Amino acid sequence: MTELILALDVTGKKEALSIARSCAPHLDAIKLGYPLILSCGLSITREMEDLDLPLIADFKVADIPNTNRLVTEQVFDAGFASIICHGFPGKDSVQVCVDTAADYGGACFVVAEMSHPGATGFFHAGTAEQIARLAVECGADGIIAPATRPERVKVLRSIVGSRKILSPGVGAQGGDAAAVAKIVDGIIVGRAIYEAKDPQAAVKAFSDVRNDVKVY
Ligand code: OMP
Repeated sequence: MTELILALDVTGKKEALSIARSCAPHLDAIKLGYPLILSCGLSITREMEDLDLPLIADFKVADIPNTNRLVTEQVFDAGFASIICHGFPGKDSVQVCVDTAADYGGACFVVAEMSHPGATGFFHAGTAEQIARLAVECGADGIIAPATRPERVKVLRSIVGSRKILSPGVGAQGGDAAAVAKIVDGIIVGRAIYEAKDPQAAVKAFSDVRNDVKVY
């Protein structure tokens, strides 16, 4: 079954915890990134422990190996289960994230191609494929690939094989949950859930969609 991951990009602690709590029964993981962590601090992970859901750190780490290692250590020390890093800084930078995550028993996902319109200018013409190959070479647990371009996800799937593909861009960015859930391991949904009038009803609807059988 394709996982459902909430991108919790709100900036208020009370709101974040309330949405996380009400959506938790339908989720497989929660992704936290700069908006929430910069406003509330890393310690918010501790306040989510009782939800018993894996937390994904979306810092899109993209630095030299030493800095990547220091950031990754902070992330796992804070209780995250996975980290997302960028691939363009190169093999040594990605490898250190993968290895540090593994030292903690955690996972590392590499952004292969981004979901927004402007991403095509950089990630197409072979770059995404190159990053996907790099992710495999480094032993990453998986890649991030765009729900807004299912045809691109299929191309990247042919490179990463059974490694996980997590896919953002569903809902607010126009990606179709039903179409993409069939070809990825996890759909990442943010605004379409946390900005919905009734986030609990919205998360339930996405949860029903991801029950589709995976075929790729
Ligand atoms: P919504 O567009 O509100 O559903 O949020 C999507 C989430 O996925 C946000 O947290 C983005 O930062 C993240 N994301 C993308 O939208 N596109 C990408 O290419 C990569 C990510 C990501 O790495 O999670």
